[in-house]
Amino acid sequence: MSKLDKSTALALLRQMMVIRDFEETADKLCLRGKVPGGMHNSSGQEAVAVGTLSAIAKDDVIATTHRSHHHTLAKGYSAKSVMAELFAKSTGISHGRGGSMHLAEVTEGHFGGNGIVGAGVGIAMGAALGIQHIGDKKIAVGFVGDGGMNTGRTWESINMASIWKLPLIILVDNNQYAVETFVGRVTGGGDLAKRASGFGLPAYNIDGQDVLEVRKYVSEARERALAGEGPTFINALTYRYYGHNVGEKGQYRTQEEIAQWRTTQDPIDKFTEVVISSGFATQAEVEELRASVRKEIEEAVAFAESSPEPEIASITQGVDSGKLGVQL
Ligand SMILES: Cc1ncc(C[n+]2csc(CCOP(=O)(O)OP(=O)(O)O)c2C)c(N)n1
Ligand SMILES: [Mg+2]
Repeated sequence: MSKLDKSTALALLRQMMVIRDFEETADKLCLRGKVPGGMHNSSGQEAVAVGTLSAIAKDDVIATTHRSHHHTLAKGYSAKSVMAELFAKSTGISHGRGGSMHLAEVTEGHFGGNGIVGAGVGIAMGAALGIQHIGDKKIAVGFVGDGGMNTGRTWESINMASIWKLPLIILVDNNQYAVETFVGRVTGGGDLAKRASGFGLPAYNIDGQDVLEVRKYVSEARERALAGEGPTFINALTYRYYGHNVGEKGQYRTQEEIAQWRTTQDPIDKFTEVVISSGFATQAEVEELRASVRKEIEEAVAFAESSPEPEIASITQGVDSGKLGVQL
């Protein structure tokens, strides 16, 4: 990966700010009843999403989890289209038929969020098999949480990807909790990368609060996948700032623990320091960037509010199978 330049650095920083502002805004709107079905806030996990999506190509495939706003925004979807989907409006990425947990656009390589814990890796593995079969020069990324690391299908999929040398990256968005269960309490062997390496693929535990570290590991994994060298397992350690879902009180961790991560490991603060110390922006310019993000999110909310609900008839329309090249 080439040396970090100013425009890339500012784009990475801005994208993380967009995700943070989006999530904190959507969280409040959800509590006011604007998001049917609720949502899972990804604040704190921005570097995992932005580091990964900035290192892959636009037409690479992703399959993700119930917590997928950050992955979707980092893939390049506008705050407007994601907010509108949360509001179940026709202008949303899934035309108002998916909602927070089912942000998807299969024809553009977004194979969706998912309510089934651990499903994303299997779906991405299937996509990677298809890519290998067709001979496309692209890859698939399957996101999974630390909780999803203890589901059988995740490991079945990793095994298949390994034996068939599929162009797959397994990306653990390890926020350390599965609802109220701390990862350290339920990880036999204690080390996810060590567990994965037993399946015969390169496996790494990395700092998920460092956007450049995530970007570097994903970029190298992508190169290996494109060279026919098969899958890579990346366990990115991160932290979620809010409850498992909006409104969850959370008696299972201390305020001190949350404050410690927020004040010393915040991915946006950490990267802001890099941006400023590299001379890419002044503090004042960073604040201007934040203000431009605020405006973008306010516009997204107004867009979502004023968008129409889907037409009743659209319930039977589904995806355009012609565009997929298959008969559904
Ligand atoms: C197969 C399955 N089992 C259980 C659940 C209930 N459930 C929803 S989210 C969740 C925790 C997931 O934790 P993790 O994979 O770490 O993802 P995170 O919420 O931290 O992003 C559970 C157990 C589910 N949706 N699907
Ligand atoms: Mg988790």
